[in-house]
Amino acid sequence: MNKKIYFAGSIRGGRVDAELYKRIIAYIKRTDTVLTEHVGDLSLSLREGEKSAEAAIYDQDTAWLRECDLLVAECTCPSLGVGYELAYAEKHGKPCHVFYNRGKTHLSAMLTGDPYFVIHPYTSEDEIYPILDGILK
Ligand code: 6IA
Repeated sequence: MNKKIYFAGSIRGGRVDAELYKRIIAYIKRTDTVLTEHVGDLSLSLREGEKSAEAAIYDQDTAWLRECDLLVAECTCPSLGVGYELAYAEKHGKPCHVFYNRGKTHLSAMLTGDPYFVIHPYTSEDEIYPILDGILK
């Protein structure tokens, strides 16, 4: 069944992993729908916009979080927005899968300590894709 996936990754938290997000999004899109393709857009501008534009982003993203079947977050680069999205998705009962590179970061205890989140530490990117296959099937 085609699932709606909310992919969460750092934007203003830092774009060091944007190319990784792009590859993960492309992989998910082979079989399913990604609601948040812009997270992997390498040309995304990070400038702060009008208050109304920021509100529109919040409204759209929270609507997608309520609509999605599950959330996949890449959390190697820490992001306030992604942390907020995880809590919001938990509140709405959406399954949450959190990936992070264990060689590059120590994940927040607010994620590792919450039994609701399914945490997937990896050491190399190629480990991510078979795990995604299991999540999406
Ligand atoms: O705190 P962060 O910016 O790192 O938060 C990243 C997360 O918040 C992502 O998973 C997105 O779903 C969401 N998010 C943050 N900014 C945007 C955005 N435009 N459009 C859609 N979702 C966003 C920001 C453009 C702006 C930088 C000019």
